[in-house]
Amino acid sequence: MTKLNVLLITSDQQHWNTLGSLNPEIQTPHLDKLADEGTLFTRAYCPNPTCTPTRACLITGKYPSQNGAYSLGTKLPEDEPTVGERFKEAGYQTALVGKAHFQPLRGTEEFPSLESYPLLQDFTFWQDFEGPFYGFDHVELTRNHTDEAHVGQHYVLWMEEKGLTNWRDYFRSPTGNNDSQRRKWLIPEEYHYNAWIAERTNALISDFKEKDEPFFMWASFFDPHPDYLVPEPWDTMYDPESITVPQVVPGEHDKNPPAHQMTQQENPDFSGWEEINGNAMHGYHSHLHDRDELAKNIATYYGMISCMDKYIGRIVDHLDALGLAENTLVVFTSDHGHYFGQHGLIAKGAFHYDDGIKVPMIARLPGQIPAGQRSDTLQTLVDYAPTFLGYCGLDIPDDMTGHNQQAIWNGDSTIGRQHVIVENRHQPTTLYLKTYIDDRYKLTVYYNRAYGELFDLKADPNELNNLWQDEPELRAALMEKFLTAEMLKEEPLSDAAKARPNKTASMYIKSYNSGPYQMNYHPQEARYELFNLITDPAKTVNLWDDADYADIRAKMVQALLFGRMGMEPVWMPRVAGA
Ligand SMILES: [Ca+2]
Repeated sequence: MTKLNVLLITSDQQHWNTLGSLNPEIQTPHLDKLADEGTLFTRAYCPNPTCTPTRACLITGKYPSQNGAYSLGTKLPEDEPTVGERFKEAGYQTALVGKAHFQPLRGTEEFPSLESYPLLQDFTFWQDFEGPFYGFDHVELTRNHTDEAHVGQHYVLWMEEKGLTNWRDYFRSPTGNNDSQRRKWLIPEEYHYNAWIAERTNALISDFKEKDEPFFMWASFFDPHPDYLVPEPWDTMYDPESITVPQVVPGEHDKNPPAHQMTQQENPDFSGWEEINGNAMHGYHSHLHDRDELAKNIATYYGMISCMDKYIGRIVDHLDALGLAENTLVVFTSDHGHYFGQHGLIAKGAFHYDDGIKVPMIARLPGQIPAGQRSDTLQTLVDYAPTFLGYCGLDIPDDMTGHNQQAIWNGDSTIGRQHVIVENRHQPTTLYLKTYIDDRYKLTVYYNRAYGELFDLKADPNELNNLWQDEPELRAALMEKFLTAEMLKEEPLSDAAKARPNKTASMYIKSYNSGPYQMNYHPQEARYELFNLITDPAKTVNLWDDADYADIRAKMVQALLFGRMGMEPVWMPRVAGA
């Protein structure tokens, strides 16, 4: 029997509603075709709305609180098991072309990074290095979004090989010498990293096919992550005048946490969230913007997506031309979303609206995944690693937290996930938000803060009416579901994880004492207890379902949830430079 291949294609920071299949204002003919041949998932969430954590989840099948890559400026521990290693054990070729971002731009002696300065631009090193890297035997990398000075690694080698000896003319200083490009990127399209990713991915797939070797291949695009910059003709493809420009709804932040409100101020003071070793807080600044400038940025953003779509088409067409369509699972998604005016917000940050945490998602496998279907089942990128292994008939390691979604993707079952969790430990202690989403509701808690968000996604799909204060009983009920979901996602620890500082300490508290009260959770029976240890030291009367103790119960649940969040491992400090 021919082994199944897996081709993962990702974009970076692409809003879920920027596929032509869903939004007539944008053209993505190749992704639309992929959606026609497969299933388009309309409720897919990232596990964390920033690069490193969500990418680490993709290859580990675990949440950031479990795999150690808890924020930007951290690295995925190198001893953390990855899905690529499982594929290699099964005789697969494993390769990644494009953006990895498993490690930060600045390494330290204790936490070295392969993706850091000055190594990024040590071209002698990159000529000889092709892996292994986190389970990928073959990697070809760069670290720049559009014209960023982080350009280097294999992409620069490729540009030089192609004869673009003046590549520095298209990138910012100090690596390059051009700091003036805006919206129109002067680099000829044939040297754009989209072309590089498609060409190198296709070459590797051809090679695997020729050698008759099964593969797990990740084509990892950088766009449409800002800066907004795209070569012609894509820079003028969309008319800013005729584009919908989302805007803040007056009053929508009145009941929201203070940070939401502060984004709409001229000069907000976010210093209260700063922390030693905390590093930058993405999105904690004024989001006020000029509407017409934003319209031009959206036009460029859409142009970046349409340009990328062309090269995604080149990869899928190549795969199909090689006769590999029937035995290759193709999955397209993005690492997180993007704000372009929704809720008055720009780009990304510690905000958990669907605009920021939902992602586009398409899966195609002829004969298994239904063609031309749409699915509103809950999806999360944490499930990709176990699902890929499941499709390929390989064992799923016990320590992967994600679920195998094969039956759901195949349309054989409609009973899938009852909830997803989105984590965002942006700062070690001052800014940690975590979200629970089920079929109808979204609950976001902020570590050790009294405020939060509760949205009814059915009645209020645009998330304009925060019910956190208005619906305390609903909030308490969802908080309990959240706590239970948290406790049920614990993984058995690998030996490597056990050895890591702080890893076991957090796993996990299932009991909490406050004042005279003690609450306990018994995972085997999914049962809670609440006792008054002063009046009932022998713990004979379980007060959990006693209506008189509903307030105590709600407080204890939130305290235990926070207690667990605070005890999650912070195995390394954040280092500067993302
Ligand atoms: Ca990203």
